[in-house]
Amino acid sequence: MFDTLYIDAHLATMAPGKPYGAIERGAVGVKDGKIAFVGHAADLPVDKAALAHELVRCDGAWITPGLIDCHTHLIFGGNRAREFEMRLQGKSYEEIARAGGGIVSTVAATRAATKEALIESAAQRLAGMTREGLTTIEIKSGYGLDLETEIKMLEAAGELGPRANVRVKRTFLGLHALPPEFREDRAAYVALVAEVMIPAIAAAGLADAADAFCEHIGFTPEEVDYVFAAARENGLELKLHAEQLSNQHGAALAARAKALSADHLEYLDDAGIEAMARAGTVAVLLPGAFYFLRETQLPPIAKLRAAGVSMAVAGDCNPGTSPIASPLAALNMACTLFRLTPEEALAGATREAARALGLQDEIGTLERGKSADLAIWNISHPSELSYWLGAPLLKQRVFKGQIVQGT
Ligand code: DI6
Ligand code: FE
Repeated sequence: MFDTLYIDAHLATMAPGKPYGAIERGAVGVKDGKIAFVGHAADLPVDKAALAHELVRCDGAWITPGLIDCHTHLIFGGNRAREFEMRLQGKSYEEIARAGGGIVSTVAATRAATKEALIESAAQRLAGMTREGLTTIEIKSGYGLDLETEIKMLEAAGELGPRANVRVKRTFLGLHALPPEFREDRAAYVALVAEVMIPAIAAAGLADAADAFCEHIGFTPEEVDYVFAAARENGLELKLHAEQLSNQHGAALAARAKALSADHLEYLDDAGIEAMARAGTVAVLLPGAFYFLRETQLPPIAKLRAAGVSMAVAGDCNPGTSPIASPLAALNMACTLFRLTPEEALAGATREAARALGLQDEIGTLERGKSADLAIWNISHPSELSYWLGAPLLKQRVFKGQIVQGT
């Protein structure tokens, strides 16, 4: 006896094998929040109503795994729309920075915000995402750059989950930028991150992973290595912003460190691809940042594909380089800008995104035993999820077996 049985549906299970792992005229049975049956409706007894406490007829809709955004900076104070306006009027990045703009302005606004205000503003953005079928999100800290504000951000991220009916994975991004008060002593800041912040945050159970911005305007591979060692000692998983603006060989570093993922990768070279393929490091593609920055250097998609590197697609929602709160927009841009197939894009926001979070045994496909996180769509083929922009495609959202959106 199922708690809930979904019928009159087609399934894009995203399980490997055939395109989209598709099962036409399928059914999903849910028991205790987990998927207990996934298959052809015809393989179940004829009297469907007798099989479940609740029978949900989907009117020919498609069911996919709930979408997963595996790379966001969802929590921050203020926004940078005025800076966007100034840039469009021809002001340079330096002028804007001198006028108090850039990442430092977001740090100031985040430090000044209460935890409740951070939760409120992030909840609005998250509402845009859950309307598009999101059931799991990764949220990074990194706009506090002091222990107190980093903790405030991570606590805010944790409180968002139950409030919005989503699963939240939290990542500590201490090496995001050098805070203004350490401008003259970067070694002291890196040491603070490794020796004080990571142990405190890990001990409090406030993060699942640590991340860093490995970039000429961010942190060097040596600094990242040092912080990664501390993160590993404290039981955190690793992720890395690598090769976004230049080639620092960060992806190879991430692979060596057994990081879950290396993210961005526009400037990734062949050695980096090979290292990732060998280590099984997931490539997290962030087409929203590519779009908003009007970047022209494409990540080496064809080579990643040929090397068999797992490719996830994420939104990178942040106020500076990707003010986008739409997982479906990320799918669309992954196809239009990066030439992923719609199937690769959807896999990138489900199965492969789960892998980028180390959650591949729990979520990411419609398979027996996984969490019953479902998105049910008013579409006639799953390619539509990468095709439309701004269309209200979601019919229902199911989180851990409960219908939490739609009726
Ligand atoms: N890469 C990015 O694109 C953002 N952070 C990062 O490490 C930019 C963050 C910002 O400008 O606020
Ligand atoms: Fe990012």
